Amino acid sequence: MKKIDICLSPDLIHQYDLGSTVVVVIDVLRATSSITTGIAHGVRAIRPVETLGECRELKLQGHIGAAERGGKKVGGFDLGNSPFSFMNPELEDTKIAMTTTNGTITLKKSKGALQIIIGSFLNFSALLTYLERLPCNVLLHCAGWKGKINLEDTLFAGAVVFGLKQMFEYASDVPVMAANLYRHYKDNLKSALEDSSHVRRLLDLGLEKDIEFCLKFDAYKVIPVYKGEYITKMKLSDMLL
Ligand code: 3SL
Repeated sequence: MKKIDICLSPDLIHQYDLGSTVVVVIDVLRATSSITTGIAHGVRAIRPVETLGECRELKLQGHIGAAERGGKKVGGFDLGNSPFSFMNPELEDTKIAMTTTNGTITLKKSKGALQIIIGSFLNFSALLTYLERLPCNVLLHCAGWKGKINLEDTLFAGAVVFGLKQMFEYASDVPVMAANLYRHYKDNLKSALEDSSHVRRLLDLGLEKDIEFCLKFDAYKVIPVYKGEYITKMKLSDMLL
């Protein structure tokens, strides 16, 4: 039977065998929500990079530059990390270079997987439908915050495990823990997240609308896939079915 596991922080990823596994990268507040939004709104490709320097260099080479640190847009770049800024029709068919505090590092650290895809509440059902049909193991890779585990990504990973029911065998106790957490909070996710340190950080920055948007189920049907250097919209030929 195929197995599912959850890596709660990119600092723990060395403990997992990625080679034969589809990895779902999760940073619901806000990197994977912004990526999903951009791809759904017609951005051609998003290149995640770890440093501001790499992002600046790619901007000079013609990419749109998106950079966030500590929740704030970094000066000198075109975009920060708000999903609303990724809806701009002027971004259609463009290439974006993107660096964020945790999300883009988590993407990079997922390299070596059979396939890397992007998960968020915004594309929840599309993601679940794909995972259900996959013939291989799945790892949900949560971005957390600077190496620490966070509530919102763990809850999302729990929602995925809960939604997949008994289709996968649990490879460790973490899927059980996360699914139980989600089961407990599922009817009131917003109030559950009032205790999240990152929610408080974003609220301090006046980003309540971003939080509300990122918690919407199924705004989009796309599954962004990270291949080579770029994230693009998954095509039929990308599907490992
Ligand atoms: O850490 C990240 O990658 C970001 O998603 C954090 S923030 O929501 O932009 O603050």
